[in-house]
Parts: sequence; structure tokens; C-alpha cells
Amino acid sequence: MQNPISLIGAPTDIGAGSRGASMGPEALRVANIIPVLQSQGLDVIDRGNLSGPPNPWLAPVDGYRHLDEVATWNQSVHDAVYAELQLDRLPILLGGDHCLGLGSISAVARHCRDTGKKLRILWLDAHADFNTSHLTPSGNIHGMPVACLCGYGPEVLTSLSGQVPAINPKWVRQIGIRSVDEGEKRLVHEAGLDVFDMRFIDEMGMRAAMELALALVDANTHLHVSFDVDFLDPDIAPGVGTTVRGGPTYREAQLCMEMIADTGRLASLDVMELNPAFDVRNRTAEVAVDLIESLFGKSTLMRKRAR
Ligand code: 4U7
Ligand code: MN
Ligand code: MN
Ligand code: MN
Repeated sequence: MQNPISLIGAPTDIGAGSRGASMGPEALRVANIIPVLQSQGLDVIDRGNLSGPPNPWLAPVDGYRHLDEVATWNQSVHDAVYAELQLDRLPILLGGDHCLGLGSISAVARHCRDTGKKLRILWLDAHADFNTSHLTPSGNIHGMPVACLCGYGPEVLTSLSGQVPAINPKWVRQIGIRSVDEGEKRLVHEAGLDVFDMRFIDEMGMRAAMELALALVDANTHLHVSFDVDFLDPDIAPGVGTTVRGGPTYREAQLCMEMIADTGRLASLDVMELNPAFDVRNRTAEVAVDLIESLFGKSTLMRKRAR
């Protein structure tokens, strides 16, 4: 049986380069995320929104913008996500910008240590989010969460789960990547992240990418999906702060979600970077909710689990 779901809103754009992702949680609710999940037969509670420091909109200091505020927000996301996992619930973090993936995934990693589960993280994004304060062209911490999780970053951000690093880069599969900064590329390579970039998806197809990304996921695997909405092609998802052309189409994204659903192992989810200030009549939020519906098992016909 599917664990009951807890929605946690994190209305902030503290780590982003443009304002507005703070409105993401409400836009997802307006796009009916709750009834859509309920129509899949799921038990859903909305825990409401976390609160935290406002965005002072200052310039970066030593390569980080808003480091203290980012740490405070992430601590509260960590605590909220960890509490839901301890209750055997499936947390869905409604972002908020992607710096909060740090709080969410550090909590998931801690829970996996407690329970002896293997962790597999699918990072669906146009970006690798593997910058450090030395490599970043922007200072925006939403470009750094994967690096921080792997131990490359300031102690306030790397030690949230009580263990540094929180995760091993080998547990991560990145899908849809098409914008990586120069220095960031070197570090991605050095750390050995497994990246299914758009070149791979163009040549081999989404199906092959997902089969490889999901290989060896088994009954003892906790599968975490961190879905940055800018993963999607801007034609279908204009409502993000950092659009990059050439992303997955609607059908490719659906297949990606359906193949994750088929594993039956999804145990936590982040829906990040939706920015209603850039959206057109909440269309991007609606597309995101459609995809989440597939992620939780909506399919056209009855299907046998593929694995
Ligand atoms: B997101 C960027 F320079 N790499 O670090 C940076 F291109 O969470 C973008 O994936 C980061 O949306 C995007 O500022 C972070 C930039
Ligand atoms: Mn991201
Ligand atoms: Mn991104
Ligand atoms: Mn973004």
C-alpha cells in the first residue's frame, strides 16, 4: 500500500536569481494538486506552509547570496520532511526555489540511515545544481544543492542531516540536463555524477535514459524525485525563473513520470522552482500537476508493473 501523502509548502525564493518561486506552493494548490492526488485513491493531508525569513534581496557575500536565510529555511524544511518520514508518510515539498532540495534530501538521507534503506535520487532539471561558492557565476544557492548534499559547500549547509556528506554522488541520477557552467562541469565529472543529459535523451530516447536511471531500484530502495519544473521545455513550462530551451516535451516528461511510477518505490518528492510571476494563466502549474498525477500512477490503460 502507498503511504499517505503530506504536502509541505515552502514559500520562498531565498536561493533564486529572480523573485516569485515563493508563490509556487499556492499555484500548485490552485492547480488542484490535492483533488488530483485524491482521485488516484491517495490519502492526502496538506500541512500548510512553513515560514521563514523574508528575502532581503541582497548581493552575494563570499560567493553566496542570503546564506544565513537559506540555512534557516533549509533547517525547517529538513525538520518538516524528516517528521513526515518518521510517521511513514510520503512528503511532497511544494517549493519554493531549489536550494530547499538540500533540506528535503538531507532529511531523506537521514531517514534512510535510520531504516537501512538504499537511497536513489532522481534529479529532474535543466541544470546540474552542482556549483560551489568558487565556481558559481551568480552566487545563487539554488544552483548549489546537489554539491552541498555531496559535501561540497559551507558547513551550515552540508551538515543539516548530522552527517557530512549527506549523500554519495553515486546515488544520484540527473535527467534532462542542458545548462552546466564551466567550472561546474569539471566538478560534476570529478564527483562522478550519473548524468542523462539532453544529448543522451535525443540520441537514445527517454525510455533508455529512465531504464538506466532506475536500474537496480528494488524493494529496499527509497526513491526520491527532485523535480525542478525548468526540467521541462519552456514551450510547455514558461513559469520558471531560469528557462533553458530544448527540454523534454510533454510526452517525454509523461513517460519519465510513468516509468518512475512503475517502480512502485517513490517515497518522497520535491516540486520546485515553479514561478507564477513568469507563468501564463497558471499553465505551468497545471502541467506540473498533470505530471505529478502520472508520477503517482495515472496511466491510460491498466498496466502490469514493469518491474
Ligand atoms: B536551478 C546557474 F549560472 N547555473 O548557478 C547558477 F546558469 O535550481 C543556474 O536548477 C542555476 O534552477 C539554476 O546560477 C538553479 C546559472
Ligand atoms: Mn534546480
Ligand atoms: Mn533548474
Ligand atoms: Mn530555476
